[in-house]
Amino acid sequence: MTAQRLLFFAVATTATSLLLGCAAAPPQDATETTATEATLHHEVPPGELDEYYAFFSGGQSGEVRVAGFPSMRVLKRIPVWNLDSATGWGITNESKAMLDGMVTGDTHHVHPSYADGTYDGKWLFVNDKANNRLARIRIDTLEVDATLNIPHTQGTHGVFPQRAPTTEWVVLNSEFRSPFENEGEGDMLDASSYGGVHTIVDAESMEIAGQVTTPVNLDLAATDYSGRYSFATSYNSEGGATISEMLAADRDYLVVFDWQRIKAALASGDYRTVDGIPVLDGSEGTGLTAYIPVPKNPHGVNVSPDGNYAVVCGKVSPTVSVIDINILADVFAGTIDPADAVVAEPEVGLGPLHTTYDGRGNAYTSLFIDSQIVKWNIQRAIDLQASPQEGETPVVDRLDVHYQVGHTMASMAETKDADGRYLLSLNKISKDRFLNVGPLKPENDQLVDISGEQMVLLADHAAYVEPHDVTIVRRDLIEDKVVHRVRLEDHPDAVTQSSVERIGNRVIARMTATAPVFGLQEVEVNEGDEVTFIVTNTDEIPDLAHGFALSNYGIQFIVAPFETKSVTFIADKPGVHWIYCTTFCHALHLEMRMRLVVRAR
Ligand code: CUK
Ligand code: CUA
Ligand code: CA
Repeated sequence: MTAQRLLFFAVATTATSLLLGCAAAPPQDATETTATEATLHHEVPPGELDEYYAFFSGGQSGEVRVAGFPSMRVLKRIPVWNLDSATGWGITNESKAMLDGMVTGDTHHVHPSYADGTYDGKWLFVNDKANNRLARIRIDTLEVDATLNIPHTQGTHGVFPQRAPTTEWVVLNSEFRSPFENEGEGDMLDASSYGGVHTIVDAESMEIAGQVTTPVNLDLAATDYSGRYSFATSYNSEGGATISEMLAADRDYLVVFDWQRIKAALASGDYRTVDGIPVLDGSEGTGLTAYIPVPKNPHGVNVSPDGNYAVVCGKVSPTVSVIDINILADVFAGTIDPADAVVAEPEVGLGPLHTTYDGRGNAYTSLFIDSQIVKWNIQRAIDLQASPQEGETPVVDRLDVHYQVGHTMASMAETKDADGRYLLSLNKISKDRFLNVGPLKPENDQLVDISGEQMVLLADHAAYVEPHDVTIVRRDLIEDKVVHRVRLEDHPDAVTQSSVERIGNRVIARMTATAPVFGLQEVEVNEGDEVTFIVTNTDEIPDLAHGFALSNYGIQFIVAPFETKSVTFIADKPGVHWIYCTTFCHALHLEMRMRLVVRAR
């Protein structure tokens, strides 16, 4: 048993009456799984393209990674909340305007926008758990185009776009119960006044449409396929501030938000306004929410591709809870008890965290403690709940993964077009699966063929810490939407003629970059001047980028074809400083440089 496993056990067993150790179903005969032949392959031969795009959250890196799938070749790292000196993210004026001075972030969940329950190829949305922000990435450029601070929240974790009819709203959950107006007043150690927040963001304007407050914390998020509900798991229904307090109750909640009622309250002005944001009370009994009891400290909530079920993982319970979305209307109407929306609670194994789907009625749940993906049949689970049969289980197959799996995701599984071909197991720990690289080892994203009755492991892929989640999107939904170059006029300051302008002690150098020359050969300024360089890459050939590195000033960025980027700095280092192109653009690339001359005062 690993240290990690022991720790999880210690937490789970000391603070709970549930006896997890007895609850595990034994793995099936391992030879059964290995005997099955894979029908899919992960190799993509030279010259051929992948079938899917995979969008990974980058975790502590604060970025989003784009990979070809199933090859898992990383094609692009999209800087979001991080400093990226290659692209100049966090250095250029354009990116600084979106980063609010903070160049660290913790991205956990990245989800594309939708139309009619499948991806529409417009945007990706990604959270920053550390600094409570939401970013929007344009799919046509695969670059961030808008960010938003989410006030009144901490641990902004679960994020999910509306799935139908189109993504008008994006919801975010705040995992850490906190003071709503967190301004250092009152008895801050009294956690009873803290709460959770379900934030609704307008996807188009990237403004907050409203915030629904709850007494409990709100962790993972999902939306339904009809555009009526959003979901949040809550593991801290106790309102605790310590781990033992948060583990005190046997059950916590799946909180359901009714958008019909929320829209009606927003329209009728039935809310208070705080910092310009409509704030609605989502406590039990207000009618905006339903609190469905589920076993102890749930984690993931995932909606089946047919739109019928929300599956909640138990985390410290060996079960998952199946919630029938079609009877939620009766829960909100008050004709049935919230607990009756749970139609099955199959036992799947230890440490269930997240669930994904094959579109054929099967669910695949990740088991952190057991280090397994467990495949189980949803209808079978419901039938067995209604009439239990001795020795019968909805579990179809188990696959050992290496090791400690967090998220798992199947191809297109977050859409109505789930195709049941590939599954990815995002394992937190790789141990000895790769060459040793010191104390911080890579994670292991394992590719699994789920096209048959049994799961077959296809490949291990090392991943730099810590991609929590991934969405796997059919190539035809993305590829045609992505442009080869932007339009020159997309940037208001794009230049086709180079010039230097001086206004008092401000210097603005506007210049083109065309292989292998910058439009200016030298710029002379005085020490202490505020200098702005605006650089337009006027090479229109796709894939021909130029770089701008200013020696000794910590400034560099890449400008792709027809892009314009700018940087502003104080010329506080006198002397001659070479500016050079950083990307090998031409046979005379090394000669593509110019001087910044800073005269000492
Ligand atoms: S959480 Cu990371 S394993 Cu942030 Cu989606 Cu579950
Ligand atoms: Cu331009 Cu190298
Ligand atoms: Ca709890």
